[in-house]
Amino acid sequence: MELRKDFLWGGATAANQYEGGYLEGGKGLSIADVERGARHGVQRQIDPEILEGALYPSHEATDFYHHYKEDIALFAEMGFKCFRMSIAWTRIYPRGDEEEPNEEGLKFYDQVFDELLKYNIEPVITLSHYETPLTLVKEYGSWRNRKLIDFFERYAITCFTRYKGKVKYWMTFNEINATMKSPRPWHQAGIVFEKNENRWQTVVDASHNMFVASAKAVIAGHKIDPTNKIGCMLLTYPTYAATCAPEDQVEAREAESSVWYYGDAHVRGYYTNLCQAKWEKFGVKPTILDGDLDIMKEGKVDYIGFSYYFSAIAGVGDIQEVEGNVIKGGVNPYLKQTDWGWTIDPTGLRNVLNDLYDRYQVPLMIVENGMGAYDTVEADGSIHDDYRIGYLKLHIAEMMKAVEIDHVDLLGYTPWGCIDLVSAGTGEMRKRYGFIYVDKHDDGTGSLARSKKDSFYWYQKVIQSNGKELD
Ligand code: BGP
Repeated sequence: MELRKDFLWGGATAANQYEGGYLEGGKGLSIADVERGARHGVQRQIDPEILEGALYPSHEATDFYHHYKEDIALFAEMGFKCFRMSIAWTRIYPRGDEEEPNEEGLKFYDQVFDELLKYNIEPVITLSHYETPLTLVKEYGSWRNRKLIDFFERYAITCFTRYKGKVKYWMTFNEINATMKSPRPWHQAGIVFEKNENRWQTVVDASHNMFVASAKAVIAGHKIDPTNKIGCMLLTYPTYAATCAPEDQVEAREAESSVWYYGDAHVRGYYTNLCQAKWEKFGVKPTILDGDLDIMKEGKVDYIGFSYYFSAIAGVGDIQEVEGNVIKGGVNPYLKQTDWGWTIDPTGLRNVLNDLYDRYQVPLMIVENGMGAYDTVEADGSIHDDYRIGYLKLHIAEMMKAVEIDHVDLLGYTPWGCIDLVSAGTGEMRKRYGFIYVDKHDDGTGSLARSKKDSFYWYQKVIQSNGKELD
Protein backbone atom coordinates (compact mmCIF):
# COMPACT_ATOMS: atom_id res chain seq x y z
CA MET A 1 0.00 0.00 0.00
CA GLU A 2 1.18 3.55 -0.73
CA LEU A 3 1.01 6.60 1.46
CA ARG A 4 -2.20 8.48 0.59
CA LYS A 5 -1.78 11.07 -2.18
CA ASP A 6 -3.49 13.59 0.09
CA PHE A 7 -1.40 12.58 3.11
CA LEU A 8 -1.46 15.40 5.66
CA TRP A 9 2.18 16.35 6.17
CA GLY A 10 2.46 19.22 8.58
CA GLY A 11 3.49 20.25 12.06
CA ALA A 12 1.90 20.59 15.49
CA THR A 13 1.64 23.27 18.16
CA ALA A 14 -0.66 24.30 21.00
CA ALA A 15 -1.90 27.77 21.90
CA ASN A 16 -0.64 27.70 25.49
CA GLN A 17 2.92 26.97 24.38
CA TYR A 18 3.06 29.01 21.20
CA GLU A 19 0.52 31.79 21.00
CA GLY A 20 1.40 34.26 23.76
CA GLY A 21 -0.77 37.41 23.94
CA TYR A 22 -2.11 35.93 27.16
CA LEU A 23 -4.27 38.90 28.06
CA GLU A 24 -4.84 40.34 24.61
CA GLY A 25 -8.11 40.39 22.73
CA GLY A 26 -10.11 39.80 25.89
CA LYS A 27 -8.50 36.44 26.65
CA GLY A 28 -9.01 35.03 30.15
CA LEU A 29 -6.48 33.09 32.21
CA SER A 30 -6.01 29.39 31.59
CA ILE A 31 -4.26 26.78 33.71
CA ALA A 32 -1.10 27.28 31.63
CA ASP A 33 -0.93 30.95 32.55
CA VAL A 34 -0.19 30.20 36.21
CA GLU A 35 2.55 27.68 35.49
CA ARG A 36 6.00 28.95 36.11
CA GLY A 37 9.18 27.97 34.23
CA ALA A 38 11.84 27.26 33.43
CA ARG A 39 14.27 24.96 35.16
CA HIS A 40 16.08 22.17 33.45
CA GLY A 41 14.65 18.79 34.31
CA VAL A 42 12.23 20.18 36.90
CA GLN A 43 8.46 20.01 36.52
CA ARG A 44 6.81 23.40 36.31
CA GLN A 45 5.40 24.93 39.42
CA ILE A 46 1.73 25.78 39.59
CA ASP A 47 0.54 28.89 41.42
CA PRO A 48 -3.03 29.73 42.31
CA GLU A 49 -2.50 33.29 41.02
CA ILE A 50 0.01 35.11 38.89
CA LEU A 51 2.88 36.10 41.19
CA GLU A 52 4.59 39.49 40.84
CA GLY A 53 8.04 39.20 39.31
CA ALA A 54 7.86 35.46 38.53
CA LEU A 55 8.54 34.15 35.04
CA TYR A 56 5.63 32.67 33.11
CA PRO A 57 6.89 31.37 29.76
CA SER A 58 3.45 30.95 28.21
CA HIS A 59 2.53 34.63 28.60
CA GLU A 60 4.49 35.59 25.53
CA ALA A 61 5.56 32.11 24.40
CA THR A 62 6.90 32.49 20.85
CA ASP A 63 4.16 34.94 20.00
CA PHE A 64 2.15 33.32 17.22
CA TYR A 65 -0.49 35.89 18.19
CA HIS A 66 1.50 38.63 16.47
CA HIS A 67 3.54 36.50 14.05
CA TYR A 68 0.93 34.19 12.55
CA LYS A 69 1.23 35.59 9.03
CA GLU A 70 5.00 35.24 8.96
CA ASP A 71 4.87 31.77 10.51
CA ILE A 72 2.18 30.44 8.21
CA ALA A 73 4.17 31.71 5.21
CA LEU A 74 7.12 29.67 6.48
CA PHE A 75 4.95 26.57 6.95
CA ALA A 76 3.72 27.04 3.39
CA GLU A 77 7.29 27.33 2.17
CA MET A 78 8.05 23.98 3.79
CA GLY A 79 5.08 22.59 1.89
CA PHE A 80 2.74 21.89 4.82
CA LYS A 81 -0.55 20.31 3.82
CA CYS A 82 -1.94 20.77 7.31
CA PHE A 83 -1.18 22.59 10.52
CA ARG A 84 -2.18 21.33 13.95
CA MET A 85 -2.87 24.04 16.50
CA SER A 86 -5.27 24.49 19.36
CA ILE A 87 -7.88 27.10 20.01
CA ALA A 88 -7.34 28.69 23.41
CA TRP A 89 -10.67 28.04 25.13
CA THR A 90 -10.13 31.24 27.17
CA ARG A 91 -9.99 33.41 24.02
CA ILE A 92 -13.49 32.24 23.16
CA TYR A 93 -14.91 31.96 26.69
CA PRO A 94 -12.52 33.89 28.97
CA ARG A 95 -13.97 32.47 32.20
CA GLY A 96 -15.39 29.34 30.63
CA ASP A 97 -18.90 29.71 32.03
CA GLU A 98 -20.24 32.69 30.03
CA GLU A 99 -23.39 32.51 27.91
CA GLU A 100 -21.86 34.48 25.04
CA PRO A 101 -18.47 34.06 23.39
CA ASN A 102 -15.82 36.73 23.03
CA GLU A 103 -16.06 38.06 19.48
CA GLU A 104 -12.48 39.30 19.42
CA GLY A 105 -11.17 35.82 20.18
CA LEU A 106 -13.34 34.27 17.48
CA LYS A 107 -12.08 36.85 15.00
CA PHE A 108 -8.47 36.04 15.74
CA TYR A 109 -8.92 32.42 14.70
CA ASP A 110 -10.93 33.46 11.64
CA GLN A 111 -7.88 35.40 10.53
CA VAL A 112 -5.53 32.51 11.27
CA PHE A 113 -7.69 29.96 9.43
CA ASP A 114 -8.09 32.30 6.45
CA GLU A 115 -4.36 32.70 6.31
CA LEU A 116 -3.83 28.92 6.37
CA LEU A 117 -6.48 28.34 3.71
CA LYS A 118 -4.85 30.97 1.50
CA TYR A 119 -1.96 28.49 1.18
CA ASN A 120 -4.22 25.40 1.04
CA ILE A 121 -3.08 24.34 4.49
CA GLU A 122 -5.75 22.32 6.28
CA PRO A 123 -6.22 23.38 9.92
CA VAL A 124 -6.23 20.46 12.38
CA ILE A 125 -7.69 21.79 15.60
CA THR A 126 -7.47 20.62 19.19
CA LEU A 127 -10.28 22.08 21.26
CA SER A 128 -8.59 21.55 24.61
CA HIS A 129 -4.83 21.29 24.76
CA TYR A 130 -3.72 21.90 28.37
CA GLU A 131 -5.74 25.14 28.43
CA THR A 132 -8.74 24.68 30.72
CA PRO A 133 -9.99 28.10 31.87
CA LEU A 134 -8.57 28.86 35.31
CA THR A 135 -11.95 30.06 36.55
CA LEU A 136 -13.41 26.62 35.92
CA VAL A 137 -10.66 25.12 38.05
CA LYS A 138 -10.94 27.58 40.92
CA GLU A 139 -14.68 28.03 41.09
CA TYR A 140 -15.94 24.64 39.88
CA GLY A 141 -13.20 22.13 40.76
CA SER A 142 -12.41 21.54 37.08
CA TRP A 143 -13.42 18.20 35.50
CA ARG A 144 -14.49 16.81 38.87
CA ASN A 145 -17.62 18.86 38.21
CA ARG A 146 -20.20 17.80 35.61
CA LYS A 147 -20.99 21.44 34.88
CA LEU A 148 -17.88 21.46 32.72
CA ILE A 149 -19.60 19.10 30.29
CA ASP A 150 -22.06 21.85 29.36
CA PHE A 151 -19.41 24.54 29.27
CA PHE A 152 -17.25 22.47 26.97
CA GLU A 153 -20.17 21.53 24.75
CA ARG A 154 -21.12 25.19 24.39
CA TYR A 155 -17.54 26.10 23.51
CA ALA A 156 -17.28 23.26 20.98
CA ILE A 157 -20.60 24.20 19.34
CA THR A 158 -19.44 27.82 19.09
CA CYS A 159 -16.27 26.70 17.29
CA PHE A 160 -18.00 24.21 14.97
CA THR A 161 -20.58 26.81 13.99
CA ARG A 162 -18.23 29.70 13.52
CA TYR A 163 -15.54 27.81 11.61
CA LYS A 164 -17.84 25.66 9.51
CA GLY A 165 -16.36 25.37 6.02
CA LYS A 166 -12.92 26.40 7.29
CA VAL A 167 -12.03 23.60 9.67
CA LYS A 168 -12.81 19.94 9.07
CA TYR A 169 -10.34 18.08 11.33
CA TRP A 170 -10.88 18.41 15.08
CA MET A 171 -9.71 16.70 18.25
CA THR A 172 -11.36 17.05 21.63
CA PHE A 173 -8.88 16.59 24.55
CA ASN A 174 -5.12 16.41 24.18
CA GLU A 175 -3.44 13.32 25.67
CA ILE A 176 -6.56 12.65 27.70
CA ASN A 177 -5.31 9.27 28.96
CA ALA A 178 -2.57 10.91 31.00
CA THR A 179 -5.41 11.83 33.38
CA MET A 180 -5.03 8.26 34.66
CA LYS A 181 -1.34 7.78 34.04
CA SER A 182 0.03 11.02 35.45
CA PRO A 183 0.41 11.56 39.20
CA ARG A 184 -0.65 15.20 38.68
CA PRO A 185 -3.14 15.52 35.81
CA TRP A 186 -3.05 19.30 35.85
CA HIS A 187 -2.43 19.70 32.14
CA GLN A 188 -5.05 17.19 31.05
CA ALA A 189 -7.78 17.79 33.58
CA GLY A 190 -6.89 20.88 35.61
CA ILE A 191 -6.51 18.71 38.71
CA VAL A 192 -4.00 18.65 41.55
CA PHE A 193 -5.21 16.05 44.05
CA GLU A 194 -6.18 17.38 47.46
CA LYS A 195 -4.67 15.83 50.55
CA ASN A 196 -7.41 13.40 51.46
CA GLU A 197 -8.94 13.05 48.05
CA ASN A 198 -9.54 9.55 46.68
CA ARG A 199 -7.30 9.87 43.63
CA TRP A 200 -8.87 7.05 41.64
CA GLN A 201 -12.43 8.18 42.27
CA THR A 202 -11.48 11.60 40.95
CA VAL A 203 -9.65 10.12 37.96
CA VAL A 204 -12.55 7.94 36.82
CA ASP A 205 -15.13 10.68 37.45
CA ALA A 206 -13.16 13.45 35.73
CA SER A 207 -12.44 11.11 32.82
CA HIS A 208 -16.09 10.11 32.58
CA ASN A 209 -17.10 13.76 32.47
CA MET A 210 -14.61 14.35 29.68
CA PHE A 211 -15.86 11.29 27.75
CA VAL A 212 -19.42 12.62 27.90
CA ALA A 213 -18.22 16.11 26.94
CA SER A 214 -16.20 14.73 24.04
CA ALA A 215 -19.11 12.58 22.84
CA LYS A 216 -21.50 15.54 23.04
CA ALA A 217 -19.06 17.60 21.02
CA VAL A 218 -18.79 14.83 18.41
CA ILE A 219 -22.58 14.56 18.14
CA ALA A 220 -22.98 18.33 17.78
CA GLY A 221 -20.03 18.62 15.38
CA HIS A 222 -21.50 16.02 13.05
CA LYS A 223 -24.88 17.70 13.14
CA ILE A 224 -23.44 21.13 12.36
CA ASP A 225 -21.33 19.81 9.50
CA PRO A 226 -21.54 16.15 8.50
CA THR A 227 -18.16 16.44 6.77
CA ASN A 228 -16.44 17.17 10.11
CA LYS A 229 -13.89 14.58 11.20
CA ILE A 230 -13.61 14.62 14.97
CA GLY A 231 -10.98 12.60 16.78
CA CYS A 232 -9.74 11.89 20.26
CA MET A 233 -6.08 12.39 21.17
CA LEU A 234 -4.12 9.76 23.05
CA LEU A 235 -0.63 9.74 24.52
CA THR A 236 1.04 6.47 23.46
CA TYR A 237 4.05 4.81 25.09
CA PRO A 238 4.40 1.23 23.87
CA THR A 239 5.70 -0.79 26.79
CA TYR A 240 7.88 -3.86 26.40
CA ALA A 241 8.23 -6.63 28.95
CA ALA A 242 11.56 -6.19 30.75
CA THR A 243 12.33 -9.88 30.08
CA CYS A 244 10.54 -12.71 28.30
CA ALA A 245 9.20 -13.94 31.64
CA PRO A 246 5.41 -14.07 31.18
CA GLU A 247 4.84 -12.12 34.43
CA ASP A 248 6.77 -9.22 32.94
CA GLN A 249 4.43 -9.25 29.95
CA VAL A 250 1.48 -8.98 32.33
CA GLU A 251 3.11 -5.89 33.87
CA ALA A 252 3.79 -4.40 30.43
CA ARG A 253 0.16 -4.89 29.39
CA GLU A 254 -1.01 -3.29 32.62
CA ALA A 255 1.36 -0.34 32.16
CA GLU A 256 -0.11 0.39 28.73
CA SER A 257 -3.72 0.03 29.77
CA SER A 258 -4.46 3.75 30.06
CA VAL A 259 -4.25 3.96 26.28
CA TRP A 260 -6.93 1.30 25.88
CA TYR A 261 -9.17 2.61 28.66
CA TYR A 262 -9.46 5.98 26.94
CA GLY A 263 -9.34 4.53 23.43
CA ASP A 264 -12.20 2.13 24.21
CA ALA A 265 -14.38 4.86 25.67
CA HIS A 266 -13.86 7.19 22.71
CA VAL A 267 -13.70 4.82 19.76
CA ARG A 268 -15.85 1.89 20.83
CA GLY A 269 -18.12 4.23 22.76
CA TYR A 270 -18.51 2.11 25.86
CA TYR A 271 -16.69 0.92 28.95
CA THR A 272 -15.16 -2.44 28.05
CA ASN A 273 -14.06 -5.29 30.33
CA LEU A 274 -10.66 -3.60 30.55
CA CYS A 275 -12.27 -0.45 31.99
CA GLN A 276 -14.33 -2.43 34.46
CA ALA A 277 -11.26 -4.36 35.57
CA LYS A 278 -9.56 -1.03 36.21
CA TRP A 279 -12.39 0.20 38.42
CA GLU A 280 -12.17 -3.00 40.45
CA LYS A 281 -8.46 -2.63 40.77
CA PHE A 282 -8.83 0.96 41.99
CA GLY A 283 -11.82 0.06 44.19
CA VAL A 284 -14.02 2.78 42.64
CA LYS A 285 -16.72 3.26 40.00
CA PRO A 286 -17.38 6.37 37.93
CA THR A 287 -20.55 8.30 38.68
CA ILE A 288 -22.61 7.62 35.58
CA LEU A 289 -25.94 9.42 35.15
CA ASP A 290 -28.90 8.31 33.07
CA GLY A 291 -28.27 8.93 29.41
CA ASP A 292 -24.47 9.19 29.69
CA LEU A 293 -23.81 5.78 28.19
CA ASP A 294 -26.14 6.48 25.26
CA ILE A 295 -24.29 9.72 24.60
CA MET A 296 -20.95 7.91 24.63
CA LYS A 297 -22.29 5.35 22.20
CA GLU A 298 -23.61 7.99 19.83
CA GLY A 299 -20.58 10.28 20.07
CA LYS A 300 -17.89 7.89 18.89
CA VAL A 301 -14.87 9.59 17.32
CA ASP A 302 -14.01 9.37 13.62
CA TYR A 303 -10.29 8.88 13.99
CA ILE A 304 -7.52 8.65 16.56
CA GLY A 305 -4.91 11.36 16.85
CA PHE A 306 -1.97 10.34 19.00
CA SER A 307 1.39 11.47 20.26
CA TYR A 308 4.44 9.25 20.22
CA TYR A 309 7.77 10.24 21.68
CA PHE A 310 9.19 7.19 23.46
CA SER A 311 8.64 3.63 24.56
CA ALA A 312 9.12 2.14 28.00
CA ILE A 313 9.62 -1.20 29.73
CA ALA A 314 7.84 -2.84 32.64
CA GLY A 315 8.30 -5.99 34.71
CA VAL A 316 8.06 -7.48 38.16
CA GLY A 317 11.69 -6.88 39.10
CA ASP A 318 13.37 -3.60 40.04
CA ILE A 319 13.40 -1.31 37.05
CA GLN A 320 15.10 2.03 36.73
CA GLU A 321 12.53 4.64 35.73
CA VAL A 322 12.84 7.83 33.75
CA GLU A 323 10.41 10.75 33.81
CA GLY A 324 8.74 11.99 30.67
CA ASN A 325 6.83 15.25 30.89
CA VAL A 326 3.62 13.66 32.12
CA ILE A 327 4.41 10.00 32.79
CA LYS A 328 7.26 7.77 33.95
CA GLY A 329 8.56 4.65 32.22
CA GLY A 330 11.19 1.98 32.71
CA VAL A 331 14.55 2.54 30.95
CA ASN A 332 15.29 0.21 28.04
CA PRO A 333 18.97 -0.83 28.02
CA TYR A 334 18.88 -1.43 24.25
CA LEU A 335 17.94 2.15 23.39
CA LYS A 336 19.54 5.59 23.57
CA GLN A 337 17.90 8.60 25.14
CA THR A 338 17.58 12.28 24.32
CA ASP A 339 19.27 14.95 26.44
CA TRP A 340 16.05 15.03 28.46
CA GLY A 341 16.20 11.29 29.08
CA TRP A 342 13.40 10.31 26.69
CA THR A 343 14.00 6.92 25.08
CA ILE A 344 14.49 7.02 21.32
CA ASP A 345 12.63 4.15 19.66
CA PRO A 346 11.55 4.53 16.02
CA THR A 347 10.37 0.91 15.82
CA GLY A 348 8.02 1.64 18.70
CA LEU A 349 6.12 3.96 16.37
CA ARG A 350 5.46 1.13 13.90
CA ASN A 351 4.37 -1.07 16.78
CA VAL A 352 1.98 1.48 18.19
CA LEU A 353 0.47 2.22 14.78
CA ASN A 354 -0.27 -1.48 14.41
CA ASP A 355 -1.59 -1.89 17.94
CA LEU A 356 -4.00 1.02 17.58
CA TYR A 357 -5.19 0.04 14.14
CA ASP A 358 -5.61 -3.65 15.00
CA ARG A 359 -7.77 -2.82 17.96
CA TYR A 360 -9.87 0.01 16.57
CA GLN A 361 -9.89 -0.11 12.75
CA VAL A 362 -10.38 3.64 12.38
CA PRO A 363 -7.98 6.02 10.59
CA LEU A 364 -5.05 7.26 12.63
CA MET A 365 -3.11 10.50 12.65
CA ILE A 366 0.30 10.96 14.27
CA VAL A 367 -0.25 14.41 15.69
CA GLU A 368 2.93 14.63 17.81
CA ASN A 369 6.37 13.14 17.48
CA GLY A 370 9.81 14.66 17.86
CA MET A 371 12.89 15.19 19.95
CA GLY A 372 13.56 18.10 22.27
CA ALA A 373 17.17 19.17 21.80
CA TYR A 374 19.62 22.02 22.36
CA ASP A 375 20.33 24.03 19.22
CA THR A 376 23.40 26.13 18.53
CA VAL A 377 23.19 29.20 16.34
CA GLU A 378 26.41 29.55 14.35
CA ALA A 379 28.09 32.91 13.75
CA ASP A 380 26.44 33.13 10.31
CA GLY A 381 23.02 32.40 11.79
CA SER A 382 22.77 28.82 10.51
CA ILE A 383 21.61 25.96 12.74
CA HIS A 384 22.90 22.48 11.93
CA ASP A 385 20.37 20.19 13.59
CA ASP A 386 21.38 16.85 12.12
CA TYR A 387 20.31 15.11 15.40
CA ARG A 388 16.72 16.27 14.78
CA ILE A 389 16.83 15.15 11.16
CA GLY A 390 18.26 11.80 12.31
CA TYR A 391 15.45 11.25 14.82
CA LEU A 392 12.63 12.23 12.48
CA LYS A 393 14.05 10.33 9.51
CA LEU A 394 14.05 7.04 11.43
CA HIS A 395 10.54 7.62 12.73
CA ILE A 396 9.15 8.52 9.31
CA ALA A 397 10.77 5.39 7.85
CA GLU A 398 8.95 3.24 10.44
CA MET A 399 5.72 5.13 9.84
CA MET A 400 6.05 4.34 6.12
CA LYS A 401 6.53 0.65 6.91
CA ALA A 402 3.36 0.64 8.98
CA VAL A 403 1.48 1.99 5.96
CA GLU A 404 3.24 0.24 3.08
CA ILE A 405 3.89 -3.14 4.63
CA ASP A 406 1.31 -3.40 7.43
CA HIS A 407 -1.55 -1.56 5.66
CA VAL A 408 -2.35 0.79 8.51
CA ASP A 409 -4.71 3.59 7.48
CA LEU A 410 -2.84 6.78 8.32
CA LEU A 411 -4.18 10.28 7.64
CA GLY A 412 -1.18 12.40 8.42
CA TYR A 413 1.94 13.23 10.35
CA THR A 414 2.48 16.45 12.29
CA PRO A 415 5.77 16.52 14.21
CA TRP A 416 5.58 18.40 17.48
CA GLY A 417 6.76 21.97 17.83
CA CYS A 418 7.43 22.52 14.13
CA ILE A 419 8.44 25.99 15.23
CA ASP A 420 10.21 26.47 18.57
CA LEU A 421 7.85 26.90 21.49
CA VAL A 422 7.69 26.53 25.25
CA SER A 423 8.09 23.03 26.71
CA ALA A 424 4.98 21.72 28.40
CA GLY A 425 6.91 19.70 30.94
CA THR A 426 9.57 22.11 32.13
CA GLY A 427 8.61 25.48 30.64
CA GLU A 428 12.01 25.70 29.01
CA MET A 429 12.78 27.38 25.69
CA ARG A 430 16.10 25.66 25.23
CA LYS A 431 14.32 22.34 24.77
CA ARG A 432 13.64 22.92 21.10
CA TYR A 433 11.73 20.84 18.58
CA GLY A 434 11.35 23.23 15.65
CA PHE A 435 12.30 23.30 11.99
CA ILE A 436 12.08 27.05 12.55
CA TYR A 437 14.20 28.63 15.26
CA VAL A 438 12.77 31.43 17.38
CA ASP A 439 15.12 33.80 19.18
CA LYS A 440 13.64 33.46 22.63
CA HIS A 441 15.39 32.24 25.76
CA ASP A 442 14.72 30.72 29.14
CA ASP A 443 15.05 34.06 30.93
CA GLY A 444 12.32 35.54 28.72
CA THR A 445 14.69 37.60 26.55
CA GLY A 446 15.03 37.41 22.77
CA SER A 447 13.98 39.28 19.65
CA LEU A 448 11.43 36.60 18.59
CA ALA A 449 13.09 36.63 15.15
CA ARG A 450 12.48 33.48 13.11
CA SER A 451 15.16 31.57 11.18
CA LYS A 452 15.36 28.30 9.28
CA LYS A 453 17.29 25.34 10.65
CA ASP A 454 18.83 22.69 8.36
CA SER A 455 15.85 20.48 9.17
CA PHE A 456 13.58 23.06 7.51
CA TYR A 457 15.05 22.28 4.09
CA TRP A 458 15.17 18.55 4.83
CA TYR A 459 11.48 18.38 5.79
CA GLN A 460 10.57 20.42 2.71
CA LYS A 461 12.13 17.66 0.59
CA VAL A 462 10.40 14.93 2.56
CA ILE A 463 7.03 16.55 1.93
CA GLN A 464 7.74 17.23 -1.73
CA SER A 465 8.62 13.57 -2.31
CA ASN A 466 5.66 12.32 -0.20
CA GLY A 467 8.10 10.63 2.15
CA LYS A 468 10.22 8.96 -0.51
CA GLU A 469 13.31 11.12 -0.02
CA LEU A 470 14.45 10.92 3.56
CA ASP A 471 18.17 11.51 3.03
C1 BGP B 1 3.14 16.31 24.86
C2 BGP B 1 2.22 17.50 24.82
C3 BGP B 1 2.74 18.69 24.09
C4 BGP B 1 4.24 18.84 24.07
C5 BGP B 1 5.00 17.55 24.02
C6 BGP B 1 6.48 17.66 24.28
O1 BGP B 1 2.93 15.61 26.06
O2 BGP B 1 0.99 17.16 24.23
O3 BGP B 1 2.03 19.80 24.50
O4 BGP B 1 4.72 19.79 24.89
O5 BGP B 1 4.50 16.57 24.88
O6 BGP B 1 6.73 17.74 25.64
P1 BGP B 1 7.68 18.81 26.29
O7 BGP B 1 7.16 20.11 25.83
O8 BGP B 1 7.55 18.64 27.77
O9 BGP B 1 9.03 18.50 25.79
